[in-house]
Amino acid sequence: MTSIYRLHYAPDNASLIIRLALEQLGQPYEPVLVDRRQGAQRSAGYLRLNPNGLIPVLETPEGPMFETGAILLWLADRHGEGAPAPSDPDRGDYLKWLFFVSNTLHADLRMVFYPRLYVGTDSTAQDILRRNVQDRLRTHLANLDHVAGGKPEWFGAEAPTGLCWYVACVMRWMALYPADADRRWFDLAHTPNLRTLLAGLEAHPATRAAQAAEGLGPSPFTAPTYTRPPEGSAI
Ligand SMILES: N[C@@H](CCC(=O)N[C@@H](CS)C(=O)NCC(=O)O)C(=O)O
Repeated sequence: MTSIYRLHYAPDNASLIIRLALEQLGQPYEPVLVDRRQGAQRSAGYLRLNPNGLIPVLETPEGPMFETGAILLWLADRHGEGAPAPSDPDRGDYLKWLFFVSNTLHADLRMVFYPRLYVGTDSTAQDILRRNVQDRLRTHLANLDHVAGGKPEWFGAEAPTGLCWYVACVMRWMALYPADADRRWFDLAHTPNLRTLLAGLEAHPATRAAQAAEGLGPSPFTAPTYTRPPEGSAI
């Protein structure tokens, strides 16, 4: 099948969420490496696709899409799978949590990954920021765990939605990054319902495809290890 999509990706970056969603949908796509070692996300060519210089971008027949949450929703609506349909009574609940993960949880996590962008180079200020944000992230995860415990159809591994893949990936990154920071604040055992979700997603064929493509290791969500990708680098 000819691919109508081009996924601009770097291994174990937010593009992984879109790769997992595309794999689940069975939509062919051409992966295009963004070489982070060269800062390729800030190249003139990439900025024409996403002026914000962030990964991922999904090129579509209607033009380039960016922002992970927007891409997930766009793909689900276009292909009729991966989110409750607009007429589904669950649609509102799904959107609330998808947007929460995208514009609050993921945005907070970026402060842990890139504290310099928020408080400059002072290491004490960075430590304080990280600690405060980690407290917030713990609360976010507890709230999501509570939602998962109610077992809504749109938050389970039987028919994963974009939100499921999103949560699995952000939790993977919490366990791994930044490599040089204290990451003991994160413990999957504190969120048993999310742990069940992640274990279920690990058995999904989409995960196996992503594991092979990005060198994610044997248990990428419940016992993640650093990626050993065939090309490119995570940071
Ligand atoms: N809000 C964006 C965030 C994406 C994001 O944080 N991408 C990271 C990689 S996981 C990135 O591009 N980092 C490179 C940089 O900031 O220069 C989205 O949801 O797509």
